[in-house]
Amino acid sequence: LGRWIGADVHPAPAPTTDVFPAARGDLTRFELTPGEVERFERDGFVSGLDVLDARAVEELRARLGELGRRLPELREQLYEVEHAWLASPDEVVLHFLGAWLVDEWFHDLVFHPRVTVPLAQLLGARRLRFWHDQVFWKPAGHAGVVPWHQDYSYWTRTTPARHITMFVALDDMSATNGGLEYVPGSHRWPLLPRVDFGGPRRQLDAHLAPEQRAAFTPTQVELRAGQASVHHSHTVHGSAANASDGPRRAIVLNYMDADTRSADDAPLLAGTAAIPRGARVEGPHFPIVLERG
Ligand SMILES: O=C(O)CCC(=O)C(=O)O
Repeated sequence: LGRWIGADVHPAPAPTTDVFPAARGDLTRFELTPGEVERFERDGFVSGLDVLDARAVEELRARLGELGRRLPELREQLYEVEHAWLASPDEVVLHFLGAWLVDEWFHDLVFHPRVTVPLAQLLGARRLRFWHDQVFWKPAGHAGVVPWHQDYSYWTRTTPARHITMFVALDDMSATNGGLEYVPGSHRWPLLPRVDFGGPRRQLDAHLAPEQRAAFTPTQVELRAGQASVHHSHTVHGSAANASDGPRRAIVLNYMDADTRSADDAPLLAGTAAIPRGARVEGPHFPIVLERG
């Protein structure tokens, strides 16, 4: 295991291994079908995309296990380990940002054309920029939930809202193990308040208008390990507890249009250089991952 797990490295602007295919040549084979694009535009998400083969799933699971074991020592090198989890690990889902900074497979996944090509296509972006990665890890029988939320409610320090997310399953996912759920059509709702990650699942209810309550009919996403779903920055989503006897692990990859601006003079993520308000979000932590003519 593990070239450069935990080594003090800086992110590279391109893949550092050849474990995933290079984003070169004819990329149309990685594009989604018109039907998939239509589903995304109609519902605010599309699921069942094949991203990782069985070997990559195995390797990423093993590497995630290593990251988990070494989390106390690696913590300073990550962007963030969820504070609510640190305080109540038996009640809150393990959630951290920045695995791509310490592990080369997580790093190279950020550039995988099976990730970047569909996301640029759905965002309608010629140049796609990486924002950050996340891990959501629910151990077997764990009580933690992910409260209903819209991603952009956590990202208003970058503007405008031209962001998109891919959720990559490292385990088969269904209702039993707290698989992801989406509220179809909620990508057209305005931005709702940010909720507390460690708080109850239904905090958002208090902020919904009557017509949003009426339209709140979640869809359970079923994924096999290695498959992914993609969602819009405003799509409401969340997940229940893992009632199964196995872990439920996901890698979440967040991107934005290359012209996104900073809306905060403080560093956008811990350990990154501050980008003045109004300036383009760029630099080694926010590489361009795809550029198409
Ligand atoms: O793992 C989960 O259930 C939540 C994932 C999530 O919030 C996301 O993909 O943006």
